[in-house]
Amino acid sequence: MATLNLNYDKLQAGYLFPEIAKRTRAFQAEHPDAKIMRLGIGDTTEPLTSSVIAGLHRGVDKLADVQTYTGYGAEQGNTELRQALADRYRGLGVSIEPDEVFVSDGAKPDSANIQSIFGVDNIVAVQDPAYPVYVDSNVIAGRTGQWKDGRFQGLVYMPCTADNGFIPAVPEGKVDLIYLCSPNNPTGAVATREQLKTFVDYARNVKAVIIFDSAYAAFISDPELPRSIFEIEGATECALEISSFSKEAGFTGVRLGWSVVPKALICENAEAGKVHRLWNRRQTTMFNGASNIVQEGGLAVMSEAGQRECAEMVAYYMKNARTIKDGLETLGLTVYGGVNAPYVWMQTPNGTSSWEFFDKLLNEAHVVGTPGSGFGPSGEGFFRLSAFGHAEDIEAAVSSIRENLAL
Ligand code: PL4
Repeated sequence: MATLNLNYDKLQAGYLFPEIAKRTRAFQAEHPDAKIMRLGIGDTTEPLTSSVIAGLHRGVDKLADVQTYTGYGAEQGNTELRQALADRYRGLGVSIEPDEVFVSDGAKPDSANIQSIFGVDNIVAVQDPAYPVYVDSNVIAGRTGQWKDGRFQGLVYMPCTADNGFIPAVPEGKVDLIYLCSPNNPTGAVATREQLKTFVDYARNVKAVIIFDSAYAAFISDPELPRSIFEIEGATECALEISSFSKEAGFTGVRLGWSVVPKALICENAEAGKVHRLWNRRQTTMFNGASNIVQEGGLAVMSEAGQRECAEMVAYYMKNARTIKDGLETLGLTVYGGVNAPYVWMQTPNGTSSWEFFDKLLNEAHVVGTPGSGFGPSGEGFFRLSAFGHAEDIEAAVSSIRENLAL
């Protein structure tokens, strides 16, 4: 008799982003003439740059010729691309070998899958609020109890509040897996070297593993801020990193990311090399490699021209972030993030709940955002606006908020 994994029953009703889409569709059906402006999902809107398009074309052309045709590639990714990514880390002063880099189809699958190589009894700590995949993948794996009073039993929530600048302190007790995301989704906060060092010191001390999501690293302009956890001394012994081409290069639909699992990484019952071997085993067993066409695109992103063009695209989105931040501040709203990250994190006015504000903003200004409470209990009373959009749409949305939102 087959049975289901009933951990799925513990999950909250809908995954956050489909829920937003559902409510937006319902509003549009009731108000067919309303022009809805979407600053909700962090999804790129600008076309791929010319070098990257040329790279993708190269990938297609290779498939048209028997001399250059390739079928299955290495599950861990194209050798040249792994080398290019290792070189990027070298540029940050970090020594990562190409075979410590695993190319994937994105940071979402990697951040959901990575937990599978760790014991089911591991205690998990997450930033609160956090990208929902970290929590939900561990709920599904059975590392939490039931949902009670707005949180999962057994999960350690590290509150990110205005008081701590949205970067939490290390957990008080002993935890085993720690998810950190910097630049942060949803708060837009970026951890300093000193802040990351407190986590590295903690993790080395208790043999915990930090799962560091750097999907938004390209949005950091402050040279003092770390773009990788591996910039912190000792991090290769206690951290792995997950990252993505999605936001840096506009690959949200193209799909390409990577993880770095250092051979030096250890945990309680694994000597150096074993975590790396297990992730390699997991990927070679359950993943058949990223698309060869897309990896050619990734190589183009990593080229000098690709990096220059993608930096311009990142700057374009960051100009949008400034437009949102300035517009909301002009209204007297309390706003965070949006400086080294593409998300603006605002306090909801007059004590409205995050979902009440979602409805209010949609009804009054026809703007869609993301309720902070969807990212965790400490997100209640906050709201996220995404800077990924055409500049003219972002400007129209901010104008509509300024003209139509009743405060
Ligand atoms: C909507 C911290 C966005 N359907 O594109 P990927 O898989 O390389 O990266 C996904 C990802 C990974 N890590 C962090 C992220 O914020 C994201 C993307 N998040 C958002 O609006 O929060 C898109 C979400 C998508 C989803 O469910 O991921």
